Amino acid sequence: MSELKIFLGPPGAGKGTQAKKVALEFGLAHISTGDMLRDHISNKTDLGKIAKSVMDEGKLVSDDLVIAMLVERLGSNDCKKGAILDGFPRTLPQAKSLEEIKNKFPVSKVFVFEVDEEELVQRILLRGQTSGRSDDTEESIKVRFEIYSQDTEPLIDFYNQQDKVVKINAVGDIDEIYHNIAKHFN
Ligand code: B4P
Repeated sequence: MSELKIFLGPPGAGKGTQAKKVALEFGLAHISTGDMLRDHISNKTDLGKIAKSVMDEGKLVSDDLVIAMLVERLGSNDCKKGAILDGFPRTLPQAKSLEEIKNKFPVSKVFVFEVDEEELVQRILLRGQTSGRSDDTEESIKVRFEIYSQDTEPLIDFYNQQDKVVKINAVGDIDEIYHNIAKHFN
C-alpha cells in the first residue's frame, strides 16, 4: 500500500514550499496538481488550453479533469513508496475520488496549513513579482480565497471526522515549520 499525505491550506500557505522539502527528505513522490497544470499550459496540451483561463481567473479546473490527471500520476513508479499530495483534493468530489482508491492509496494524514489572510496576500503578491505566475494578481487572489473558503475549507471537517487532521502553524521560519511537519513522518 502506498500511503498518501495531503497538504491542505489556502493559496500561498506554503504547501508547495514544504512539500518539496518533505518529499526529498523522506523519498516520497511530490504531486502538485498546480505544477502539473502549469506544465500542461507550458506544453500547450489540450488540458493546458482549458486550464489556462480558469487558473488565471483564480477558479478551479474541473473535478473530472484534475481527478483523471491525479489518478494517472499515482500509477507512476515513484508513487510506490507513497506520495505527498500538494493542492489535491480541493473539493469534496476530489476527496471522494480518493475514497474510491483507498485500498491501494490510503490517506494517512492531512496537514492543514494555517496562515492569516493578510500574510497570504503579501506572500502571493511578492511571489507574483518574480514567479511570472499570471494568477498572482490582486483580482485572482480574491477569487482564490473565496473558492478556498467555499469549496476547500469544508474538507477539514471531512478529514477531522476521520481523525486525520494535523494543524500546522505555517507562519514564521520555513525550517521550523518543516520540523513541525517532519516529526509526523517516520
Ligand atoms: P497551486 O499551485 O496549488 O498554488 P497555491 O495554492 O497558490 O500555492 P502554495 O500554497 O503551494 O504556495 P507556495 O508554497 O508556492 O494552485 C494554483 C492553481 O491551480 C489553483 O488556483 C487552481 O486554479 C489550479 N489547481 C491546482 N490544484 C487544483 C485542484 N486540485 N483542483 C482544481 N484546480 C486546481 O508558497 C507561496 C509563497 O509563499 C512562495 O513565494 C513562498 O516562497 C512563500 N513562503 C512559503 N512559506 C513561507 C514562510 N514560512 N514565510 C514566508 N513566505 C513563505
